[in-house]
Amino acid sequence: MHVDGSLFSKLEQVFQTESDRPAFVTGGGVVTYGELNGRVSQYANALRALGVSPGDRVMVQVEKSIANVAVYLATLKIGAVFNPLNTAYTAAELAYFIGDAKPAVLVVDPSNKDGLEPVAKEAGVGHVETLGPDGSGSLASLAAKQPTTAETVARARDDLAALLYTSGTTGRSKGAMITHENLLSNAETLVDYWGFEGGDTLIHALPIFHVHGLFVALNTAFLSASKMLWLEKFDADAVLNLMPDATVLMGVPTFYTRLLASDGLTRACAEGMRLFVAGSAPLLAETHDAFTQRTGHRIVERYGMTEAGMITSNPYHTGERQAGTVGFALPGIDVRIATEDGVVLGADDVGVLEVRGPNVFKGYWQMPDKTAAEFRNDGFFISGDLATIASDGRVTIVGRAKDLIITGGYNVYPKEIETELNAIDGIGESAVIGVPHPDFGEGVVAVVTKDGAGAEIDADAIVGQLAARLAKFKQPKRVFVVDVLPRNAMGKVQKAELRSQFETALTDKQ
Ligand code: MLC
Ligand code: AMP
Repeated sequence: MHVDGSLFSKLEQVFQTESDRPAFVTGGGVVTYGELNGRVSQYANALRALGVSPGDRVMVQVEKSIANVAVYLATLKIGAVFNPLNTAYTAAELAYFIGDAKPAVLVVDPSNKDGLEPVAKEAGVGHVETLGPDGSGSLASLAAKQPTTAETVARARDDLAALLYTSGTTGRSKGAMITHENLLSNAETLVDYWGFEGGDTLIHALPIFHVHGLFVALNTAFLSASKMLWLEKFDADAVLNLMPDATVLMGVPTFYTRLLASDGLTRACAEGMRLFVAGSAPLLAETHDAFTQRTGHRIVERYGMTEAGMITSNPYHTGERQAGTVGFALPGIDVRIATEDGVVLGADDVGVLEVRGPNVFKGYWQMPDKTAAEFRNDGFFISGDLATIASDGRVTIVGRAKDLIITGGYNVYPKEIETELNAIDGIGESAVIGVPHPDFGEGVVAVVTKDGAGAEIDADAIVGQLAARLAKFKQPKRVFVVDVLPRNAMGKVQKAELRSQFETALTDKQ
């Protein structure tokens, strides 16, 4: 017998049985689960009217809003594949994604339609629709005319639910193919592991185009029929205002350092909270400890990635939440440490973390060779993170085997930035590194050389030249011009040496 593995079918049961409960509280009022379900059907009917069929990609680059959530759920409901993009990406970056994913529909902010339509046309995209944060836009108008019920398409557990782009060490972004089973199994595990119940109230302040805000936060809240206090973006004062009415907060480490910087974060303010989750980037032990001292709460740090959802977590119910560690493999998920050649290592040995389980994605979109290169024969995915596993199973992330910078929870692959820098007149070569940043944990710094003795480079103007090509968070916060880049005997740029040379570039007074 065919069993419906659709994540949406599971969520819809909750939406129907809990229809009177509040799903979202926004500045504009309350949206109940029943109302949400009706809006999802309207967007599902709208997407179908545009010709979207099961398996088609729906690419979305719009501001965070409940309508944006409804498009996500509607895409799942009709069996299509949700493909969200960071709102910071430029048109130049979008052109690649559009050509690669070939979506049936592209949904953008009304202000971006004119710029993107020619690119979309050339790639054969059927429709470019708009959706504004205030409920405006062509897709919103089309949805408003639709009935509030729609058929839910059954899916196999292994069918694609989402395509999420993650940058690659070679500079090209790869689309991670995420299945219904990946999302459903991970959400069910987290609801259980973190003790979610219907009475929870989650402050949702993360963006909804990445795993953390989209899947970890939304899917756990939906499955447990929790209420979300909805913020369009993180703002420390707004979060502190909501905290007395909330029970759960999920955030990247920058959220916690910014909260700690406010006098408003007090024990009294956090008294009703039962869970603070941090992840997407390393949480400094000093931040963890300072938070405990101020509020009495110990943050639950967890570790995950686009390709595998949540992999490990510090304990919620019993056991120590240890600062500087990411806890234990979640139930049903196997982790191990291996050398780059695949030799499995023992307790406390440093190596690359590998992961296997129902959370692990299906592979990279139309990149079978890259997919094959990142999986072992026995199904383990090679994370690229350097870690240790203690004899009791506790995992500590100690570094990265991949050349990656994580700034305020966003990933930046140096290779992509170096390629853009090298194309600028006057630049000979470049090396992009991550160095400590007081707010974002790590910040992007570029070190460049001149293209020959007579070349002129204006370090200050370089960032301006990147502006049309790269999202703001990828642009170097500082650029340094040097005579030569340090290289080893093999000719490879010594990034560790550069990192130590420029270690204080973003923390000293500029
Ligand atoms: C903004 N800027 C950043 C930045 N965010 N620069 C580097 N890194 C970032 N993350 C730029 C702005 O464009 C601005 O430039 C300047 O820095 C100051 O911006 P701001 O106003 O202070 O930033 P703000 O809008 O408040 O955003 C900061 C933030 C946001 C931390 C709230 O970046 C954020 O929400 N990050 C969360 C990312 C996330 O969800 N990651 C999860 C990925 S999933 P200028 O020059 O204009 O002043 C994943 C898997 C897992 O990793 O395990 O979860
Ligand atoms: P992304 O590809 O955007 O999903 O980012 C995933 C990467 O974020 C992982 O491979 C890790 O390098 C990093 N990451 C996520 N959570 C943590 C954490 N708690 N500690 C350290 N690194 C983390």
